[in-house]
Amino acid sequence: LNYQFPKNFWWGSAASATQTEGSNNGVKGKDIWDHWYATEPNRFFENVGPDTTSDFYNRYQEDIKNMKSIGHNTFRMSISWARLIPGGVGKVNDDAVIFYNNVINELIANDIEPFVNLFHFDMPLELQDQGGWENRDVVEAYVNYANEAFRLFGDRVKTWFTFNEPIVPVEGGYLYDFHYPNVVDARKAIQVGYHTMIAHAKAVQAYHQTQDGKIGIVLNLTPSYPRSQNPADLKASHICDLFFNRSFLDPAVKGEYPADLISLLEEYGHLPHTEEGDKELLKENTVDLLGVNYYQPRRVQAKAHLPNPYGPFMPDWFFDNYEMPGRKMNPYRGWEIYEKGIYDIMINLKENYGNIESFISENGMGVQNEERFLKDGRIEDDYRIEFIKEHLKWLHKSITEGCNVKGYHLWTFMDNWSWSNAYKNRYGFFSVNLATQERTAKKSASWFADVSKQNGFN
Ligand code: BGP
Repeated sequence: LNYQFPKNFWWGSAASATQTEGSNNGVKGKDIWDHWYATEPNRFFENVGPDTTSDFYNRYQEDIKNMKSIGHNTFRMSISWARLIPGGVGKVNDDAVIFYNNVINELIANDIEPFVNLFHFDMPLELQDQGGWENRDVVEAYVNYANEAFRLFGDRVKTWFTFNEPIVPVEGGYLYDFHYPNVVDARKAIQVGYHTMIAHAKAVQAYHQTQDGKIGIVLNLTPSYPRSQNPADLKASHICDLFFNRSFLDPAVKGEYPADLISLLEEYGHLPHTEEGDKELLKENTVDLLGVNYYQPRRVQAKAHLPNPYGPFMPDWFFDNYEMPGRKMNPYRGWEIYEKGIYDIMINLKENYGNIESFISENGMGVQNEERFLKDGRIEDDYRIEFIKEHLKWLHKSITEGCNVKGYHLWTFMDNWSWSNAYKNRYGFFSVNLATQERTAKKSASWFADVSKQNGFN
């Protein structure tokens, strides 16, 4: 094979609780998504909410069988905090324990190692009503939840993640208005990001004190490429990288915030509130492994106009996005496709982050109106095969150059509901007929089955 991957490479996919389980299924407390949908359904594509989704709650056996049929040896799921502990604090919900035990046991019985993530954008509503991550007390509630999950499932789950893409609730909920509580306030955004990292470090600490597996975090790293090598463009791209990558990557892997980020926030009077002992907590509780979600890079140039000193502070005071002519776009969704980004990320982790053990925890191609590619009952998604293949080639190159990369997970196993986009963009190896919940393998599923079986491709 031209592209042979290391032994025991993790082939699989990722999903999250809110996007697959169906929030009307079983016993579950309300989270921010249930609430937002109930109060502002028009925020969601075609007014579709998370109540049914792909019904994984009732169909997990069939879905896990399908995972096995395409050679998955790992699968990342998330636990819904509001399902396990309705209300966020207090009594554990027995119904949820049975469900997650069933899923975990079923995965293991099919030789698929469960990777479990604790938080994928789904804050319990009661805790959001108390300020969510703005409120330091929520950190303790989260650590309590994490400990319950470790206690209940830690005997079988040996690979854990504290958060998926923690920057997204910061951006969506506190900067750019696409997640509840949809306020625009950079001071709150910075506090929310900081408390998330404190919660993360405390969960890592608790895990290491009581369990014997590995714990990490999943970050969406978006390499920030400057328009030119001019000092102004370089500076803009550096600041963008500080805000959107290194604000989580550095504390998670190195145990400290970048000095440049701290001095920038200090200069503008936007340092978060901290408590005594926080620095040591972060320093002593770094991750065992890192999940990298990669979809697209950022192209950045110097700001055309200087920041308005009287307007509210925003990260984009310091850079402008740049629409690079000729860049390759996903024609079915509109995001840039830049496969080499995956390689640049891994080389950066090798050179600047101690070659931390990592894997691609999400990569994928969203396609609108994918039924147009239906032929004889199956979606012929050659574009997705091409997309995965070209990313895998760059990932392979990073491995041959010594990067510590352990696997590749697609977003996502089967078409699922997505936050405000609902079912607009389809990503799965399997399509889901929403009227009947029937699952059908796409062409990419059988291609991926071959790749995982051979541990590579030509
Ligand atoms: C990532 C999230 C996933 C998923 C994916 C696709 O950021 O971790 O939860 O939604 O993006 O995004 P979208 O559905 O908006 O195309």
